[in-house]
Amino acid sequence: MFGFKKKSGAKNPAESSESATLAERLKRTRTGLFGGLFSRNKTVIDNATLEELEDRLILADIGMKTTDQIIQLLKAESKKNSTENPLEQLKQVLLPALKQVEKALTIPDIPNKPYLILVVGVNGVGKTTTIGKLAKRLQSEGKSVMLAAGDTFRAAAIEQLQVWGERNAIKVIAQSHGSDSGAVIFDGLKSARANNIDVLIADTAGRLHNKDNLMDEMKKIHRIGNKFDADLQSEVLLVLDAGTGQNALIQAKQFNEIIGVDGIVLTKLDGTAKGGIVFSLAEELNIPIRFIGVGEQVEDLRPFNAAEFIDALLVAES
Ligand SMILES: Nc1nc2c(ncn2[C@@H]2O[C@H](COP(=O)(O)OP(=O)(O)OP(=O)(O)O)[C@@H](O)[C@H]2O)c(=O)[nH]1
Ligand SMILES: [Mg+2]
Repeated sequence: MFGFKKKSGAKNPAESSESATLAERLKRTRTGLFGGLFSRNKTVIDNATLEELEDRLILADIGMKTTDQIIQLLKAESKKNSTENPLEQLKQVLLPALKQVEKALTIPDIPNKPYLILVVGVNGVGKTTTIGKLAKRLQSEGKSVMLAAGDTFRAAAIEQLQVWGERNAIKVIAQSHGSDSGAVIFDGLKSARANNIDVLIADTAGRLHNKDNLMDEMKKIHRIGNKFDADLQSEVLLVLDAGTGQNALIQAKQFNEIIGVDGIVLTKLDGTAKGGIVFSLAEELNIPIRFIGVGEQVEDLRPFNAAEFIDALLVAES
């Protein structure tokens, strides 16, 4: 187990092994979208197939707008009288949309450390888990990392981060439950600067009394970085649960309007048939997708690679 609270366990040992391919993890999304629809020996995409695909895209919560675009592009592609098989044609259509959001998170080499990664998102999407995975990843890339327990709303959230930090020898800056979240992050920035730490990753609350409270809190927190240092470089990283489908898109729009989102982490792609939301996010928002979460282990946070993702979705079922 990863070591954070255990709301849901890994389904079985085989599924959580390091060797699990992306295609295995995306099986539910793949089957829902394309299962049984295309075969390698088909040479044209006929109308019946297009209609079935359209239904499935809508059912998978991809949204009308993106579905229409995919279908229109596919019609155009199939009219080109190409000799390519349908899976290849589909790839030609799907890849460009995702390619535009394939932009890795890079930590710039800056004199005014730390680089702040502010992790935001509504309750339960996987923020704290993602922070743990990301901290490990950055460490393995040679960066020094510190965490700030900015979710002061939920007592267990502070403890969750502290326990994880202790276990992994990563310093966690925390105050007591109910204290000001901005103050915790400010403290974290101070401590990280004093210790010449490369990256400070800050957790934030996902559960407040209501959405307006949450957004007000986000605005406040977002100003903290500037208050600390007007030249502070930072990334607002929004975590979204792929399983929530179009709700994830709505959340992304809201957070983006309120504080501006630099990158997205799309989690829980392993347990959902709604992974197609990635196409909606790409089409409608064009915000970089930094990572995808395909399980609960550290190695299950993977940089988003558009070609790999499409290939995993289009693996022909035997
Ligand atoms: N299967 C799977 N589970 C995940 C993934 N990412 C997170 N989880 C699980 O989702 C649950 C919630 O994760 P948290 O990290 O606590 O979510 P959070 O956003 O911090 O939640 P709050 O602090 O309550 O707002 C945990 O059980 C995680 O193990 C993923 O990519 N795949
Ligand atoms: Mg949390």
